[in-house]
This record gives sequence, C-alpha cells and structure tokens, in this order.
Amino acid sequence: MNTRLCELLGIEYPIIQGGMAWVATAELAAAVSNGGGLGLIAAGGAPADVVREQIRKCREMTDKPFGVNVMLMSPTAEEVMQVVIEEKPAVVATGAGNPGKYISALKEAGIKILPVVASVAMAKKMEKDGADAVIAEGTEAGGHIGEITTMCLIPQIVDAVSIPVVAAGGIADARGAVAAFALGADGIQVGTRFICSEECIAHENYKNAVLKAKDRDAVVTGRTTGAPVRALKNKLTREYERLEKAGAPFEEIEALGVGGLRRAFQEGDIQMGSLMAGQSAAMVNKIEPCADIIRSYFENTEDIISGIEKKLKK
Ligand code: TUI
Repeated sequence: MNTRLCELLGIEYPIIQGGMAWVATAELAAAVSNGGGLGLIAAGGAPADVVREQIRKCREMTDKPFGVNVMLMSPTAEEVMQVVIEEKPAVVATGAGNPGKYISALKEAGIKILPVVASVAMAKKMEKDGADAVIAEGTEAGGHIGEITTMCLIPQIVDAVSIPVVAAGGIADARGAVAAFALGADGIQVGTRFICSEECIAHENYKNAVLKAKDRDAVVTGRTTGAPVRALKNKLTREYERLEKAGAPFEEIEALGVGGLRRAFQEGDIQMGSLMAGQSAAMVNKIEPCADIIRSYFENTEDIISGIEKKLKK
C-alpha cells in the first residue's frame, strides 16, 4: 500500500486513527504509529500542559510520525495550538471548526496540517489556506458530525480539491476501505474500531458497549442546539431527546452533556456517560492489537477488488 498520503506523512499504510477526545491518548497514538498508520493524540478539551505531556510521552513510545488532533471548539484550543507549535509533532489534525488562522504558523514549524471537514466549501477553503490534505468526515462518524454521508461527501470533495483526501465515517473493514478508495480517497481515517483495540485505555464498559452495539444504536442528539453528536443510545441520549422534544432552554440541554465523555471513558458509566461512537460500532466485534486492526483494512483488498470485477463481468 502506497498512496500520496503515505508519502506526505511518511507512513506505511494510508490510515489515520481518529482524534477521539479522552480515548485517543499517547498509548493509542503510539500503538497506531508503531503499527504503520498515523496515530493522533486527541487534545479534546484538555489543558495545554496535559497535551504537552502526552506529546512527550508518545515520543518515548514511538519513533514513527504521529500527530495531535486539536478540537477547535475547546476553550483551550488557542493555548493547545501554541504548545503544539513548540513541541512540533509531525501532524496537526483539527476538528469542529476552521483552523485557518493557525495554518501559517503550523507550516512555519514544519508541521503538516490536516483539517477535518464536513462540506465541499470548507474543503476548498482549507486547500486555499494551505492545508496539506483534508479529512472528509461523513455523518456516519461518531462525536460531533456534519450532515452529508461519506458516500456522497468523498467524491464531491475529491472533485473539488487537488490535495489528498482522507475518507472518514463508517469505515469498519477492508470493504469500507476499498469503497473509500473507489470514491477517490487517498487514505482512510478510523475512529470507532480503535476504541476496541488492546492498547486503548478506555474503560472496559465503554469498549463492551461498542462491541454490543447493533445497526441503529449510534444515535444523534443535539440537532436542535446546532452541535449534533453521535453516541450510543443510553439513558443520557434518551434524556437529551426528551429535553429537545420539550423545547427546553439551550443551557439546560447543554448542561446534560457536561462531563459526559469523562463519565463514559474513565468511570465506565454506560448510562449517563456519553458513549460517542460511529455507526460502524455495529461492525466492531472484537478487541485486537492496533497493528492487527490496521493490517485487516488492507490485507484482502485484492480479493475484494477481484470479487467486484467478477460480479461486473456476469
Ligand atoms: O470534531 C469532530 N468530532 C468531535 S469533536 C468532539 S468534542 C464535542 N463534545 C461535545 C459537543 C461537541 C463536540 C467530539 N467529536 N469531528 C470533526 C468534525 N469537524 N466534524 C465536523 C466538523 C466540522 C464542522 C464545522 C469542521 C469544520 C466546520 O466548520 C465550521 C466553520 O467554521 O465553518
């Protein structure tokens, strides 16, 4: 496997691990990078000094390239960016906003910049502002999401920009990877499946909830407040739904979610924790080492492709 994304990032397989707040720690990022993909530490809402420690820890665990995902809605995003520019990981990915004002400083520091986008307009803007590649995330993904499906978003963005496009959202196995490449992507980003890796230090209750999830269990809340989030159905998502239907004030709905990720990830509270996960949770059935997960996306792609050719010849 060698695409221009591999060349750009200096990685063996064209796969990036999604920047999942609380879940994507130095341990997970290092394991993914050691397995030949690109691991990302998720800054989430963490203070800047915690992010600095995580970068240093990751550096001790791998000599391969890795990155940091900066969540731009975080109140600490500005300080986190400063720390990242000082520490110089190979890559910065961003989510939930427009990283435009940071791009020139990141480039000056020799850091590759890969914004997550959920629309064609944002992808074009990022290319114009100097992004090295874009991660195009469909609504199948977990966490904070856009509206367009991966199937419709990827080809439109591939047609609109010339920089590499990484497909994200709903890619659970090699079939999904082949489909993403068929749509014109140069790589894939995978989040949910890495929650169920041996190296991920999330609470086992969280991992088990992903393993048990079925096709309709990854639901969206927060559409009415303008920050839609996909997470596994539980008491918290039902409570959200109830408040949203009742037309409760914005502050009351928002307050429900505060600390939700920490409750899920650290305490294993599967009822009132926010079990962010994508629709692909239904296809994740075992806990494996990151290196095996990475290989599984690429090892039988030839069989899948020849299966398609056979079908089309009939
Ligand atoms: O960012 C994500 N996923 C996330 S962030 C997160 S933390 C959070 N917790 C509670 C509520 C909200 C967030 C959990 N999951 N994915 C990347 C992503 N970025 N998806 C969509 C976008 C996006 C949306 C709008 C990117 C750019 C954008 O542009 C806005 C603008 O300024 O035009």
